[in-house]
Formats: sequence, C-alpha cells, structure tokens
Amino acid sequence: MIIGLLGKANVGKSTFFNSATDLFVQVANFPFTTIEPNIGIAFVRVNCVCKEMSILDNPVNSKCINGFRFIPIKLVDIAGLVPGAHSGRGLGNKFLDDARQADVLIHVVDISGSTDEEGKPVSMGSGNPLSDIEFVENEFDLWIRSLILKDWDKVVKESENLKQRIEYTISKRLSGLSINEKVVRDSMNTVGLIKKPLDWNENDLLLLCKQIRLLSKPIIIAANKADLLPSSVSSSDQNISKLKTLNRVFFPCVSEAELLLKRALQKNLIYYLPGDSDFEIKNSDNLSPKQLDALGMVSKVLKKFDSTGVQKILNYACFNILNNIVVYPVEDEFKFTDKKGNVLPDARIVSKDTTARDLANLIHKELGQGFLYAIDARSKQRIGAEHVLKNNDIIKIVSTTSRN
Ligand SMILES: Nc1nc2c(ncn2[C@@H]2O[C@H](COP(=O)(O)OP(=O)(O)OP(=O)(O)O)[C@@H](O)[C@H]2O)c(=O)[nH]1
Ligand SMILES: [Mg+2]
Repeated sequence: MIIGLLGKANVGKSTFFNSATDLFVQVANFPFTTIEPNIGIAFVRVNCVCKEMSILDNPVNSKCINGFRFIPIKLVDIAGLVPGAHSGRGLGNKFLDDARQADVLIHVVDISGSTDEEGKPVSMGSGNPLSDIEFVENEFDLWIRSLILKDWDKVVKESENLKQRIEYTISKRLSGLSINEKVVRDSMNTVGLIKKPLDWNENDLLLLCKQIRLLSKPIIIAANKADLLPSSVSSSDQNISKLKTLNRVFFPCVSEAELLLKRALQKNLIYYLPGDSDFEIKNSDNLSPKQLDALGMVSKVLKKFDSTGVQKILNYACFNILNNIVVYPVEDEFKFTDKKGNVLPDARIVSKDTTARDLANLIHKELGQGFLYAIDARSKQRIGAEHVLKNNDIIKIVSTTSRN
C-alpha cells in the first residue's frame, strides 16, 4: 500500500514525510526544495492483539510498543506544484508521475495562509488555502486529461475501427495509474457523457477526469501549520472553519511538532508514542532552553488538537479510506507463533474483503496453491477458502506445501 503526499510548494510535505519516516530529507522555507520524490517507510498504529490475548508478542515485521503495533506502509513525498504545472510551470507535471502508484493521497495544505500560490512566504493569513485545494486538484485533473488527450482524434478513430469500447481505450491510457475500465465507465455515467467520443470537448473530458480521480485516487486533507495562530484572531482557525464548509475529509495537522517529538525521542529525551495526545520529558535538566521552548510549542499543539495529526491522517488513509483491516498469520494456532517460535510475528494489512485463500496467496503463492483450509486460532475452528477475514483475526493456513 502506498500513500502519496501531494500539495502546493512549501506547505510542509517533506516535514510531514520526515516526521513519519526514519529518513531525513531537506526542508526549507522556499518553494521547490524537493525535486526528486522521496520514498520512505511510515507506520500505521493499531492496538495489537497481544494486549487482548494477554501474551507477550515477539514481532518480526513490525514494532510493538506497550501493546501498540506500528505496521509499515510506503510513503512518497512528491515535489510541490504551482498553478499551471500541467502545462510545464514550476517543475511541470513530472511530480504527478510520482503520484501514479499511490493508492491514496494526503493533500498537505498550508492552513495558516503563510504562503502564496507559488509557495513563496507571505504574511500569515494572506494565502488562501481553500483556493490552493482547488488549484492543486485541478492540476491533477488536467494532468490526467493530458494523458488521455494525447493524439485523441487518432486514438478515437482507431478504437472505433477496432470496435473497442471508449472506456477500454481510456483505461488503457491510464493503466499506469491503476485505473480500470469500470472506473472509467462509472465516471462516464456519473457525468452523463453519452455523446460520441469524437464530439467530446475538452471540458467534457475535464469533468470526466475529475470524476475518475474522485473514484480512483481518494484525497485526505492535512491542514498543516495549524500551530501558527495569532494570539487574538486566529486566521488558522478561521480557515479551519471555512474548510469545514467544503464537506471534505480533513485533519488539523502540525507536522513540525511531530518532527520535534521524533527528534527528541531519537535523543532519548522524552517518552512519546506517535499518535499520543501527550508526551513526557524524561529529565528537564538535560534540555537546553531552546529545546524546552520547542517542546512548549508542542505541548500547546497537543492541548489544542489532541495530537499532531500526522498519525491520525496515516491511520485514516489506511483504514477508513482504503478500508483495510489487520490480520495476524501464525504457524502454531496454540502458541500463536511462527516456525521459529516468534509470538504473533506478523501483522498484515489486508483489504476488508480478503478471504482465507487470499491471505495464503499474499503470504506465499505456493501456500495459496496448496491451500487446504485455515484455522481461526482464537476458536481453533476450521475455516474454508472463501471465508472472509475480520479485523484482528489470528489465522493459521494449512496447505499441502506447509505440512512438512
Ligand atoms: N509552523 C510550522 N511550519 C511548518 C510546519 N510544517 C512545515 N513547516 C515549515 O514550512 C517550510 C516548508 O516545509 P517543507 O517540508 O520543506 O515543505 P514542502 O512542501 O516539502 O516544500 P517543497 O519541497 O518546496 O514543495 C519549512 O520552513 C518548514 O519548517 C508546521 O506544521 N508548522
Ligand atoms: Mg519538500
């Protein structure tokens, strides 16, 4: 599963990326700091079943801290964009190629309004995050349209000659984006595109692309830099109220605060689990006044928003938008171990409709080919190939290839 970070230049995409991964990429207060995409491992946080089963786990594929399991996912930090990127402005639309593989996009927005459309720093409140959202999404749609429009007339005539459905032709053009024929057909129906493809104008195609994007690349908004609040009238808060009127999924976010917490954690200065609503300083004598100040800012953020937002957004993308669940494959249904004796070694993110056989195939193709049945390790009951798994299931697969 891949999550992409999308947004205007200089809004904090790389700060979000650094705060969620163990990598460190360049962050600076000017546009186009990031040019090449950064790919890293971030984590979603779930309650591990070890807590509920009152056993001590010994994870192999992920960390478990105090009963919270941190399961790896891929995060991609993409170069920022400016209006007109689809036609080559700024860094052009190269960045969008990097967004191709993403299953879901986090749209990082400067909710404090301290950057203009080009990403240049401006006085707080003069930037307009709502129009940023509109232009970034529009650039994305225009980019999809540019992929379809290449040699459009020729392609449509050819596909008419070959008696191919237009949705098939379009989906082939968009296959790099994992967009299938059904998505294109459903989108055509939604926007009511019934005239002959040769009569479609650019606006018809733009509406179609918008719909295709809505169906295939869901977007969550990270209302970042939410810490920048003037003491009296809070422009950030005003913008958050405006954002609510859009009826979109969004979370206030302070990726800089999450980054500070991660750095303090790496230096062993604090107790903090990503996603927590609080942290604790181990020994304030070890902290410089500057560090204490920075952590003071973080405390204010946590008090106001209950978290920095980073973990919440990653979890929401994985579980609420993509509808995933977590299952725990084991080899021994009594001890919940793998062959080496590791307890609850793997926590796997799978989609909600995953069957026992799908899980076997995901673990290993051969395990799926020789699938006999599975065992629900909690109840010790056998389950069949087509049984749909539930969140937190602990599953043993019995297969002809796993008997020896
Ligand atoms: N106050 C505040 N500043 C932030 C926050 N997140 C990022 N910034 C600052 O915003 C500036 C831009 O951050 P980057 O992470 O480089 O932004 P980007 O979106 O990756 O920028 P490009 O790569 O140039 O598109 C830096 O000065 C960051 O320190 C935040 O949550 N609060
Ligand atoms: Mg960057």
